[in-house]
Amino acid sequence: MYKPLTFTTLETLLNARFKEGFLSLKDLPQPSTFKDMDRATARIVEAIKNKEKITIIGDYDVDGVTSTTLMKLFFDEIDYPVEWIIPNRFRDGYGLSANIIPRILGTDLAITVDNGISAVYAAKLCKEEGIDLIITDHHLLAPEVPEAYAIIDQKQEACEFPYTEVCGAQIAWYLIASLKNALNVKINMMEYMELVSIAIIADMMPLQHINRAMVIAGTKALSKSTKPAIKAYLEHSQKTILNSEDIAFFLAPTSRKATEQDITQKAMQQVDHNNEVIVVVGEAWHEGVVGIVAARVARACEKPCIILTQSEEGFLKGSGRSFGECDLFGIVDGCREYLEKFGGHQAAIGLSLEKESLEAFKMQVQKNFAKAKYIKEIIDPDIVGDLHFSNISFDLITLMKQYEPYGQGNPRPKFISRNVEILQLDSMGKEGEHLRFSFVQDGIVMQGVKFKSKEMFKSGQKVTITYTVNENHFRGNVNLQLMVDKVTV
Ligand SMILES: [Mn+2]
Repeated sequence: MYKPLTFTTLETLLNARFKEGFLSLKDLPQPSTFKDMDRATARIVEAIKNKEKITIIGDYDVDGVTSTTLMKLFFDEIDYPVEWIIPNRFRDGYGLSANIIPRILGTDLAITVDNGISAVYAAKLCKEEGIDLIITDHHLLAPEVPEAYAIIDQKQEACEFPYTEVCGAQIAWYLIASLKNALNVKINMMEYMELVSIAIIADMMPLQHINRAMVIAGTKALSKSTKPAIKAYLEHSQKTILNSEDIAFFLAPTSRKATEQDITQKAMQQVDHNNEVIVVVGEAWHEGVVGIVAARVARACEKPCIILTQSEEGFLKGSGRSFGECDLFGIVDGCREYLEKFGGHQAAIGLSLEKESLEAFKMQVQKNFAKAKYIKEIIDPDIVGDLHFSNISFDLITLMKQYEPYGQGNPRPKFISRNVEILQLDSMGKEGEHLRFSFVQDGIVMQGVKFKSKEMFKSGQKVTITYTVNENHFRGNVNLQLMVDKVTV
């Protein structure tokens, strides 16, 4: 159950998320702490001096596109022509692959950003074609590492860069910083931070340590950005300041969000509510989003959920996300005889299986679930405790502001309050699509809103609510407002 919260206990809880305190840009480690950074820098400087042909190879997600853009902006700034490729996921596959090689023939030096650490075969082809290869990536290393001129990846054992959870664009930013020093050119690294902050958030890096410092600096720069797309977004949303949640929910997701919504909708239509573990199979769903879709469906149905899709190799491949206390890993671990590949932990799994094994797998999963005598306790991991209305104050808001930006690794605190009475409620919005509440708890009244809700409640009802708190600025007044997530009668 949830512990009662006060100002002090909330402060302790938030503080515990930042064991080394808040870092600033002054705390950024030097570029040379990356293994191979100096070697890669020297090779690129040499290539520039000898007027060699350089090609940047990026990737199609936000981090990959951002990393490519950073590199291209840098070479533009120093007035050196480079080629760049962002592979098409469906035609070319992921990052540097054999399919890309014919397109980069004639290149003297290829530089990957946000990819390449698993490109063993493509690296071999580069070598055969006389292309020097510099890999910059942030992903985990497979047992076999490609052969390259230099590999910058903080997850290598020999790398002394102290933070393992950084994204591809941050590595690209570091490479640029290193090149700037080596070439002794004057460029403003803060301008590059704008795009880096978008990539950190989009690639779901924890908003802790240097990531927090870089996101704060980057979003601050973004609010004053001269980039047309950012200016247009600010104008359209009537905002003067951009924060990390704007980036996470509006700026970063672009087309991925549409794909996600589309697949989530299709998956929801296939859910068999009689089952305790939901298993859904899609035709040709984008492998990159099935994990997020599984999380969405699990949340909506309040049950663990596995989403599978037909992969190119003929297998069914997918992701599972648990809900509440359920050990999804344990449940699926007992189905290994039907699985090709399987891995993960209690809350999240990845798996693949033969089509022929699907029905047997589905049955076994339900059986294992029942055997585990899993008592369903609905625990939302973002809820930090039980808050009494008497503790909701402007001081509490001020405290929470100090721990911004919220997001991955530092979720915005969500609260639960019980024995709350609905004093009044109205619909609001153009089509009455939102709900506005007045709640009262032990004589203390709070205003709340619940977006996109057609649920029916009555005034006088006793409810339990989960919510976050923020300040509402309206016509010159500032009020405290509950952003309601769930109302349970
Ligand atoms: Mn990435």
